Amino acid sequence: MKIPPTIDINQLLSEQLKLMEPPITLASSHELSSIGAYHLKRFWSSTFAQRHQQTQLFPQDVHLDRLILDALGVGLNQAYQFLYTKKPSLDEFENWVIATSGKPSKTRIERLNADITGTQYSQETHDWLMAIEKAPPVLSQQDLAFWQRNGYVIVRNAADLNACQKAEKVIYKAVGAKYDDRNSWYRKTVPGIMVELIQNGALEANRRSLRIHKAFSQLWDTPALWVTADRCGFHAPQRESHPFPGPDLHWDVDFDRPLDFATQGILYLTDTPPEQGALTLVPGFHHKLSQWLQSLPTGADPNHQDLHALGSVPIGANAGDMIIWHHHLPHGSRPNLGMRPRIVQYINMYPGRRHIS
Ligand SMILES: O=C(O)CCC(=O)C(=O)O
Repeated sequence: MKIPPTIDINQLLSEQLKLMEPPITLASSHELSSIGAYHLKRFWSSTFAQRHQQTQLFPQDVHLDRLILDALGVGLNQAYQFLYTKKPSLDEFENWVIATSGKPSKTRIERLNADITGTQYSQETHDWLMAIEKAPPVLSQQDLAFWQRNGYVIVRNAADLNACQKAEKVIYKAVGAKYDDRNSWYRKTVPGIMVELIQNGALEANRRSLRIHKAFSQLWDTPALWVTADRCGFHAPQRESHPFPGPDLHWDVDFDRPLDFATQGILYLTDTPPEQGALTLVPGFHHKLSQWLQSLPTGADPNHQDLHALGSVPIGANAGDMIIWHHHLPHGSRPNLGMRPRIVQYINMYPGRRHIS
């Protein structure tokens, strides 16, 4: 009997797509888009090229993809969703970016381009960074020693309480919930504890908090940092109909690449005692990760181990406090066994490059 060859549907579809649409020319990171930014054209073209599997994924682009979107104030998921569903031209993509998060200032574009090309910052940017460098420390010597030991630190009063309350209200509204109506806390249409809300004045005010910037600059040893265009969280108390959806302990680390230093951060917009779904992490694990990975059986997925057994601890803190952690710590939320929703904003910072020139 003649056995028919196995058909790989995905490969077939991708071949069809290639026939139907002209091949995408991959732009270089140093090609300018019409708003004057480097790498945007590359990001736009590489997204399509990768989708049609004309090329491999570009691991070397991960940093710049994130940088360009953070600099322009749009989230990665937002951008992919628009690109995949609308298949826009570069001009349409740029118009969407501006309509979504506003026109970036000239100073911002200049700073972005300087980071991408490794050239000097404008005087204005240089002065601004120097002012942050010279600002009094936010993290004390004890905080820094705690950070070294435990891989996380609580930045007290990181954001202004008024700004936190404004952000809290915006998040309630976004998920269709009312403060005193318990049933309304479960109206959120998108499952999970994340809220895809990024562009908002109150959230932006927190992203621009000088205390937050200074704290990150002490951990990264440079003020030349970009803030992430990240989302928020609304984590209602657990109910039988609404069990904890995660994320439970995990890493957001690509273990196929060499281990490097990076931070992650969460700002509590309301008081968050440990039982109220607080951020949970394994203190000190940044010192152990490398050896622990080597001890795993070949092929074992680090994220699919009993990570709580490594010593997880919930970190409670007050409204306006921020927790920054080393990305080598297993981390996640936990079931909310408290009386109120846990409401947070995710904020992280990282350098476009390491040193100010
Ligand atoms: O919301 C939390 O407590 C955990 C957040 C998290 O897992 C992440 O940022 O990767």
